[in-house]
Amino acid sequence: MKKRFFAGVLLTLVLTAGAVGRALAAEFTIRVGHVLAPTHPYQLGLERFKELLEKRTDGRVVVEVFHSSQLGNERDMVEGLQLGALEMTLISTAPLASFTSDFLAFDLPFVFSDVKTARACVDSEIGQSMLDKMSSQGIVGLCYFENGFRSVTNSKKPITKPEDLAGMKIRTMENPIHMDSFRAMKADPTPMAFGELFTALQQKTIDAQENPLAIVETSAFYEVQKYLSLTEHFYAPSPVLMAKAYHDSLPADLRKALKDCLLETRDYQRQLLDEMNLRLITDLKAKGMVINEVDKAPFIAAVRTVYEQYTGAGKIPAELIQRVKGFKK
Ligand code: EAX
Repeated sequence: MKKRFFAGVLLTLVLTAGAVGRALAAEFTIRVGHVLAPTHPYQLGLERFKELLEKRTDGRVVVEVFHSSQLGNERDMVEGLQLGALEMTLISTAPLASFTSDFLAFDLPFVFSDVKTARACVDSEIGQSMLDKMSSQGIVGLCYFENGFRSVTNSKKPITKPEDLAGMKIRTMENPIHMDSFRAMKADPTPMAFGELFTALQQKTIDAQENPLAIVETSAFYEVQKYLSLTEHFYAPSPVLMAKAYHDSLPADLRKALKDCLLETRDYQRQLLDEMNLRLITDLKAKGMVINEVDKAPFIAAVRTVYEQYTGAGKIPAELIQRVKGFKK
């Protein structure tokens, strides 16, 4: 027994020394936080980024990845970048509405019809110009990973038409367009940070939520939500954001390595989601979810007022909405 104890202590000391050694060798340590589970492609993508960047810089840069809201919710982490308390975060665009209206065009319901067009648009100069504007917030937008097309889950019944959402208490991200889209369908939206969502569903303080299938699985929402209706009503891009002061403090060669490794990881992260999406409906049915397709036309018609509501000065320029909605890859 004593031998095993001392072996454990020795192993702990060796591992700690190794981590300290690596940190001591590093000129820069990038802590990156996100709110999703350690099995989600947010995490798996960031682990690949860590591997690539540490190798590319011969350990001059060390990356530490923090999942499951360990460093706070998405708004906290954006504030952390602005305060210089955090170096990097990976979030959805929706909560950025609390900081800027620049990304709202991507948060519009049914603005993209397929994932290839969505990816091409966010990666185009349209998406890049939105990232560039983050510099006024003390943040560098580096590229877009992906969260994906969001569908509705709930604990009460299949959602087959917008009227089925009437009166349903649905959690949304902290985004006015998301909330008004569900109000247009007579639902009762509640904005909430992701970290509080599972408990709220479990305690039935809310009936429903909306997220891509990869989150329904990796955050085990199937344990507390019986119905999944494939509305795919929002596409959620996920900008990788870095504190501007930190980014500018990096030598030019490390800034280039950072960007190159992120762009390589972006494609890998999206590929992981594509692979997951091939099996998720089968897997979630096997976990007991009742899943239904929907005719999207009535949902698109029901939220058309949201476009009128958010087009114009001080909201989203009509020209930008037309460019995003009409984007051809
Ligand atoms: O960015 O809050 C959400 O529902 C998002 O999907 C999550 O924060 C990942």
